[in-house]
Amino acid sequence: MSLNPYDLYDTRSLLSQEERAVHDTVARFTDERVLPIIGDAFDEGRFPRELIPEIAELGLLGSSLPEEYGGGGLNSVSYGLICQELERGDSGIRSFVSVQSSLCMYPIFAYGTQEQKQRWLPSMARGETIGCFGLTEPHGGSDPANMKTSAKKDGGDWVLNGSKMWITNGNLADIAIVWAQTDEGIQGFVVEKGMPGFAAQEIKHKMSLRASVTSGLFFDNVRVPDANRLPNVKGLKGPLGCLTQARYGITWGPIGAAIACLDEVLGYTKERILFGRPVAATQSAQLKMADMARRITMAQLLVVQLGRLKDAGTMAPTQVSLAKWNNCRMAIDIARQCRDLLGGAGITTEHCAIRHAMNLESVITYEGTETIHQLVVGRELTGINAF
Ligand code: TGC
Ligand code: FAD
Repeated sequence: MSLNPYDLYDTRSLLSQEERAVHDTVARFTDERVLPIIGDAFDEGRFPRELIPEIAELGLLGSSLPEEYGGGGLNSVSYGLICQELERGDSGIRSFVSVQSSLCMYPIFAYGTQEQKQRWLPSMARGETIGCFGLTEPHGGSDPANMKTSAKKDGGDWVLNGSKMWITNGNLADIAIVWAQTDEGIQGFVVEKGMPGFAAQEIKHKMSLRASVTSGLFFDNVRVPDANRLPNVKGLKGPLGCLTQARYGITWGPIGAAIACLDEVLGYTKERILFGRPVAATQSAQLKMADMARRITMAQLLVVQLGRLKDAGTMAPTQVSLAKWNNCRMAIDIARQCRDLLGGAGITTEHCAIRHAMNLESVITYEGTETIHQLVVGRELTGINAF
């Protein structure tokens, strides 16, 4: 019996019928709609926003939220599979969906009022209102407790001052979930495009996530009504709770990128004849590819169990940290090694390995750098905070 090279331990057999259907649907979307355009979009430094209506139509925005708010009511494993298949296309497409679903719709759902949920969530699920999430500031994203952006109460409004950096979807967004320091601790505000004093500026010259919009956000005495404050959380646990949702999705996404790279080199090394035999017939190429399959397999088993824990309501943030660290490291190592196996051909975006490798430089950094996640695990083991 021959095994599936991209799923050597048949993790698909661990999925329910509904989860398999989600997997197949998103895989088809990536094959038919993302892969044909993504190399050019990356070259041009362009997020393919023409895909948004289809992404929404497929129910990929807020897929885990209840149907009454436009969500799909899907479980966490299904959300993970969505992230995996989108990132098999490109990390930028998965990023768009992660930010909209986990970092913008989730906080409105978890921390917002009934009015706020009804006002924003259904149109966000339809892809008509796009969100971004502003936590990171220019002086140091790893330490968000040291936040300088402030919100001061003034009558029935709040006045925001400060700036955010490296914000995915920033210039696309109609609303920004902005975390700001108040007299009562960190609070979240929904800042709307066009509010006087609010500006977004796209960050150019990126070598990574080129098919994604990344921006700085600036707040100069922006007056935000109290009705736009998310009232049901105060403190750093508000934004960190959102990060747990998004980081969970990112544990799945890089598996897709790694599979895309392995798929590419399995084909290429069989065709490439050097020293009278295919590169795939050499021991060193086989060792490399076997090692890739080993690491992908371990990552797949890790995320299925993580998803089951999440659906059971017992997943701990430290478990997400370990998987985010492991799976980003797995994928970036594989993408770089695949680039090497492609030789010179590996340096253009005609092949996907370098695009994924460059993208994964962001993925391993955002949502908590590799070091931050290692220190979270270290703290769990030792009980000592080494940040
Ligand atoms: P600490 O002060 O101890 O805790 C504060 C409160 O938060 C709670 N908490 C969490 N809650 C939910 N999920 C988590 N992961 C949580 N971690 C902590 C904690 O229980 C406490 O609650 P309470 O009730 O006692 O007040 O904070 P800490 O020491 O745990 O945090 C330190 C550290 C370094 C881990 C944290 O600051 C951190 O994670 N830094 C990294 C920041 C980061 O990841 N930024 C990402 C920005 S968003 C982004 O990158 C989007 S990219 C998206 C895309 O394009 O796909
Ligand atoms: P820093 O925090 O300055 O870290 C610099 C280095 O110091 C890193 O190597 C880090 O690991 C290391 N370091 C930090 N603390 C320690 C320590 N205690 N011990 C040892 N080493 C340490 N943010 C958002 O809020 N919203 C978004 O939508 C968003 N999208 C992004 C999109 C892209 C493409 C990128 C690249 C970033 C995005 N970010 C976003 C920001 C991202 O979360 C931050 O870049 C990340 O958290 C790291 O922060 P920093 O860049 O300021 O690096």
